[in-house]
Amino acid sequence: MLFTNLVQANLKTRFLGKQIEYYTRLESTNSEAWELINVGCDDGTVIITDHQFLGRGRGGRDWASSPNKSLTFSIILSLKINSKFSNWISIISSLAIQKALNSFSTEVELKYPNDIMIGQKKLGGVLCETKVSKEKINHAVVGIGINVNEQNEDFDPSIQNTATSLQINSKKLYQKERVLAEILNQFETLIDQFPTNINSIKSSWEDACNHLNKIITFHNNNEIIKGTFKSLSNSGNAILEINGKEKEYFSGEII
Ligand code: BT5
Repeated sequence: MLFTNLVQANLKTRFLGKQIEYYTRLESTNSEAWELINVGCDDGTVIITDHQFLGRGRGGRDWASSPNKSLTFSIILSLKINSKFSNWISIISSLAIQKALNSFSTEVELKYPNDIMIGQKKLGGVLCETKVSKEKINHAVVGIGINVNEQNEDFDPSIQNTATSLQINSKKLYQKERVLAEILNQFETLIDQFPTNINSIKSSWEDACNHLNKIITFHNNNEIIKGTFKSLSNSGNAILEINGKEKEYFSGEII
């Protein structure tokens, strides 16, 4: 159960979350978002469900969520920005989550490109999908999954050793409505000034990242690469240093 009026009472936004589509059960909030876009909806509409039963991760992977305990939602954006900025949307989303959780006294770290971490365990993830036409992003759907009030036994055995929740971390129950509202507040501040604020997003993300200047293993297409994660590029891609040379990777993830 989620009280959309409690979310909206905590919003300081101009357009994000003014329209909330709330479902008790849904396959995937991202899939539903694309259907809503097809029939027409407001910029900043949020789709949320208590029970997402076919959640999607990146690259065809699954996102598991415990009914009523986690936050699973998608934000619809019609940005009309150049598609060269696509990667930044995922970076901005992770940063908004990090800043929001910070305001609940919860320190999380970011792992490139889309993981929200507490220590070595995954608290949440972002699945950002875009539709591009004439080099402009027409629509973006930002899907966010965060483990909030789960106990370890609520997780599927396959992720019990790798997942964590806000409740496991702090031994407190969280009001999902307030967490959601604060993420939307932070998100709007960042996206409203984009792309003029790229440098500040880049440095805040790098400050929150748990592997800056560390040796990491990177999976890019079919290649496994070992290198030092140096920074984000101007396109929001990973720059790795390998054998003393810096190289930008246009896709890939840390494993
Ligand atoms: C992600 O993918 O981390 C993006 C997850 C985005 C989920 C949201 S929920 C709302 C919206 N609607 C959707 O259908 N999706 C979005 P990826 O980096 O590919 O990570 C997926 C991997 O994380 C899986 O293969 C598991 O190993 C692990 N995993 C799955 N569920 C998890 C959970 N609840 N907590 C921690 N790890 C999990």
